Amino acid sequence: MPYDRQTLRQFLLQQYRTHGVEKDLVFLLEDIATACREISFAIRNGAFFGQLGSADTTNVQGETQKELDVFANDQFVGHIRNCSRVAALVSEEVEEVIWLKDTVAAGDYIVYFDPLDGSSNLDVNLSVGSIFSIVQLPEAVEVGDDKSVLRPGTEQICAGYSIYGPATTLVVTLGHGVHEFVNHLGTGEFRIVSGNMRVPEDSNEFSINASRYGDWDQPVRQYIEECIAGESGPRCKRFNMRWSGSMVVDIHRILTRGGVFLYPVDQANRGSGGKLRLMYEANPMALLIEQAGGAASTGEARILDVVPTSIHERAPVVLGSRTEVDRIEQHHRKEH
Ligand code: AHM
Ligand code: MG
Repeated sequence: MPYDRQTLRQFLLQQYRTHGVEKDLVFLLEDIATACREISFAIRNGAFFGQLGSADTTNVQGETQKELDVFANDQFVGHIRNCSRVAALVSEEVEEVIWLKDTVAAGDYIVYFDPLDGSSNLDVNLSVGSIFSIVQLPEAVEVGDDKSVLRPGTEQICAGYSIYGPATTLVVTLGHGVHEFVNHLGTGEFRIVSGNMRVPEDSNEFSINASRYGDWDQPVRQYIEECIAGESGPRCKRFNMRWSGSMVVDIHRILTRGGVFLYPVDQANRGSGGKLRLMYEANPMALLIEQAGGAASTGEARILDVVPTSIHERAPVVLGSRTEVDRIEQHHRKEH
């Protein structure tokens, strides 16, 4: 019965009692969950309001924004503002840091988010999602000092994503495991469906945009070629391939049944350092995957240790089952 399942609020208050999670963080997560419910509702009805098309603007990455990208960003900003402890926001859709406080104290939060990930899937009715990451400042910083938001992923105290698919889900970590909630139609509550998700150590599924094969570096090429060689190849087993075009969906599948997700740096994207953004795509997913017992690497180093130098910085991403990530790292080491 859905009503027997813990609600998000009950879960968060349990985290407060057992792990000392701050009450302001509990409220902040509830506000983020509200933004996700509103975005989910808007997407389901988007076709009636012509919201699935382009908004005729471009974001900081030079990509055309969909109306729903802009709407989702506004929902995130509007709800997060409610928390008086949030010093600043970094959004994929906004070029500059958004400062919310007049003075920033040690212990205040910075929230990083991609309000609508995978939005090229919107017009074809495939799943999309939102990704967020929360860092707690160890020291006071000057308002407007944009360099002070450049924090490595190891400083995250919380990360999560929501998927707007057949069900609307919310997956979060507060540093004590990874937990999945489903939005219950009717009561509107997010209710827990999986506590302490674990990424299986071994798997036989990989996820990569194979249309970029010609641009890949040798270590990535070697890894994928070994996978598709099947039983007669060095892996002695068949691999399956999945690529959804929405990182949230691919990572959710890996959290559920294992596998590895790659968006490597390659000949075509080397100038920009990869495709996915470090602080609001790679870092939150890396924390979730590590918290679930998997591994998260650039191919050469742990993602969470990368120190950002600009707010929309990109990073190569290899995430998933530990055995597969280790193997890809080994291939990179052999190259040097
Ligand atoms: P977005 O934030 O602009 O939607 O871009 C990120 C998305 C990821 O969700 C997905 O894994 C990747 O871009 C897909 O890239 P590609 O178009 O190369 O398949
Ligand atoms: Mg994105």
